Amino acid sequence: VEASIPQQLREAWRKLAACEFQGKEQFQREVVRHVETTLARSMYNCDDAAAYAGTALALRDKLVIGWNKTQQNQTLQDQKRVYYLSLEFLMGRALDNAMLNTQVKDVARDGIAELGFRIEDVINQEHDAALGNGGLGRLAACFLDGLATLNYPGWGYGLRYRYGIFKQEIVDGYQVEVPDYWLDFNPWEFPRPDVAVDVMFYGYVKKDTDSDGKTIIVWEGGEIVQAIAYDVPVPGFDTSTTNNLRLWSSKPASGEFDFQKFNSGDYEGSIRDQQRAETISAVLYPNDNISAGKELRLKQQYFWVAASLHDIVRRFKKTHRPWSQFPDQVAIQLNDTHPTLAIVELQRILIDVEHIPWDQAWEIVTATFGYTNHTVLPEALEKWSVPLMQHLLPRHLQIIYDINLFFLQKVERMFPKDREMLTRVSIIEESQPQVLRMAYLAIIGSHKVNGVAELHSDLIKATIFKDFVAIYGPDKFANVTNGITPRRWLHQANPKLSDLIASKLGGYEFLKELSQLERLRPFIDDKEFRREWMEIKLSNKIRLAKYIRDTTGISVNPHALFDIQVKRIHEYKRQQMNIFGVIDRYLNLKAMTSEERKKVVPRASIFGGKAAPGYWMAKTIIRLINAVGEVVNKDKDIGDLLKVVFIEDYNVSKAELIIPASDISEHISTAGTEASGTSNMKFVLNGGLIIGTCDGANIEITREIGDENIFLLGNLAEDVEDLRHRHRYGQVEMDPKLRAVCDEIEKGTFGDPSVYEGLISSLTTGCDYYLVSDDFSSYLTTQDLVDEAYRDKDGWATKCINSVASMGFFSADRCINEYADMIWNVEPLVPVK
Ligand code: GL9
Repeated sequence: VEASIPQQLREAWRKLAACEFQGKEQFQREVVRHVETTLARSMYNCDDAAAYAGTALALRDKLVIGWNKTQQNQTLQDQKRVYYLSLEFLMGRALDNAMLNTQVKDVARDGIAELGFRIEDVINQEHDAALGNGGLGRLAACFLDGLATLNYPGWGYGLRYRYGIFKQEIVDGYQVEVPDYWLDFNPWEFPRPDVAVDVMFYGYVKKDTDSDGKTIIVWEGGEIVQAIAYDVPVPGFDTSTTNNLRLWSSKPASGEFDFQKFNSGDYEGSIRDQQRAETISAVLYPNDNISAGKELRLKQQYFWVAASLHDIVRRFKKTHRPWSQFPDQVAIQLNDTHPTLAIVELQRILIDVEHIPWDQAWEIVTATFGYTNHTVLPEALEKWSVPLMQHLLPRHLQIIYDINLFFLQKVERMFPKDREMLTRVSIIEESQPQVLRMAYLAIIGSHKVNGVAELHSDLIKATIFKDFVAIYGPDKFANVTNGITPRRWLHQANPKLSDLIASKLGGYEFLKELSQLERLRPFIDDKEFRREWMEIKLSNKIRLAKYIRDTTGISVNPHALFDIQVKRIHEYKRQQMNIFGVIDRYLNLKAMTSEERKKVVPRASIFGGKAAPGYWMAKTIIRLINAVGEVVNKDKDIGDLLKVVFIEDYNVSKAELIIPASDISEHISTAGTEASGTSNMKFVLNGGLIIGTCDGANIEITREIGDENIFLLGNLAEDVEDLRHRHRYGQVEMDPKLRAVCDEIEKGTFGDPSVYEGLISSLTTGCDYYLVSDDFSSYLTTQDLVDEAYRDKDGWATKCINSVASMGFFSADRCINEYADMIWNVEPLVPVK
């Protein structure tokens, strides 16, 4: 029921409308009011945590006002909206971002200082919102920032996991997973108990007749779980537009919670039912680039998709437009195949509930959806077992069969002689048991499919989706190279560099129009500017060195070359190649005379990243990194010349600390495996150089910044198949330096060698699937070039500044505009005052 204030009383409401705080004093008043009333504390017991809470609540009030106005305006304007469906939104912290985007950070810094706190300490109290694994989830978060900043009416839809990605602890060199209790205090979400959707699972399908005697299909008798909306405001930068991220939380549907049991004394039984419902949104699956294939994961996917579509359809129906206009009002982007069931769910709503004929319905569906592919790794491509789908979503399986049937009929007409084509492109794979290829369903149900970097978009057309290019033509397949938000990844993470750039460019416009960084070029020979630039880098390195010392006890010299690889630990990302290179460096240092050592560029090798809890090889790599650190860092002989650090629990807020401190960062995936990578962009934007393979967005970064400013290494994607073939037939000799590294590990230099047996044998009997031995010597020579270049301090600074000047292309804003034009067909709104 819509409850709104009668017309004649609205004037009174308008007069009383809440206002945003203006200036320092009003800000302080709000903070103190929240500390004293909302938190019921006082100046006698206000610690950093309470100061954070008070500041966050003051900022939240400010956001809510813009948020309400934006939502009213979007409803009023009644234009096409975009919905970004993602199982992951890796938002990180909200306070600093809210202050910067609404441009009140200076006011807040001064105001909070006068109340006795340092803004940095206050900011550091916040727990990351870690509802994602890595790049895919962080991309979704950067997109929300871009959408709001560009004033697009765009919502995110996701799941409100009670536990986000686990917290990583390192115990005796091994990763240990600890639950992440992030919801203990979260002022950034608004529960919407009035926005509730019943979602059904299981049950059966039967034919029935409606009042006109027509046959209809009903799905009924299943278990019902309720989805409750939690809304998170997403403020744009330098605009009043504040968009919405809607996260669903599960609970038992009213009536499902068995009060009968409760009353009859079976308290535990009733709690079990409740917990079963709540389990759906309890935990984020901690896999990166691996499909879990568990029933609960499929339940999560349908729960989220069904609730979101119900919400979107309800909003559309309020406009009383004919269904044929649905795609003119709604664009839905599928972030990977995780939300593919949305295609089936919309078709089900249209045919079973709205009784629209199949063909008409299908036209609406395909005009609505776009699908983004984020990986070609076979183990990441989702395939759901048909018996599982039959059990959990029987009506959806029937609809998938029909979608497949009509699709295969079309293919058969197009390629009458090619019987194998039908087996190849069928949504159903004839395995034991049969499985559903979700990527194929996503392609068939969307009007546009895109990859996330040029090489990746070319690869999907040439390999995993080749047949679909033949069927639909090449225009259905596009590329939208990923981007990052310069607000968080430059202005927030590296305020000093942002300020220096602003001082030269005459303001902060570049944060909204990143290509303006080009205008830094005339300053490249300005001595004072270069000095300030490098001083900022040094201060960021000192900041990180201090953090490392405080958390690990290891002291790294801030003047050493900081060599950083932070990302999920995965064999394809090849942290093993990096640590093998570190061992090689250590062996070389040990063999040097003290005279020779004097010429060495000191280096700090810094690692960070989580391994999926069940990914044994990735965990072994973490163990090896820590073991090498144990040996090297204690070696008095080596001193500052080499340090090896593993930073525990890498997450968004640590990335903000680590990335600005980098001299060189590593993006060394086996060519053709990393779809894009996005941290590569973040590092370069912060004035760090990169060493990397010809993979993902590294290629386009090279094109933008010039190959004199990047250290490329290794084999090309086109050679990978052949190299793998040669390994399988035992035709590859291991690189002698890699052999020496393996010997050292096997000798026990880094502890019990049996720990690393699997890692070593993956290179030998395991056929070296990720081609470490093929790229190792190129990697080492390129690292020598890095040392060489770093010796020339001036040359290095030139490379860094020139690179930053060329990074405009990698703004998430450019990326969002491409999606808006090419895929969504949505326009920005004029923001409200
Ligand atoms: C990923 C790719 O592996 C990255 O190369 C890419 O930059 C991002 C964003 O497009 O997507 N695909 C993928 O499954 N993950 C990625 O990071 N992993 C997760 O974060 C789950």
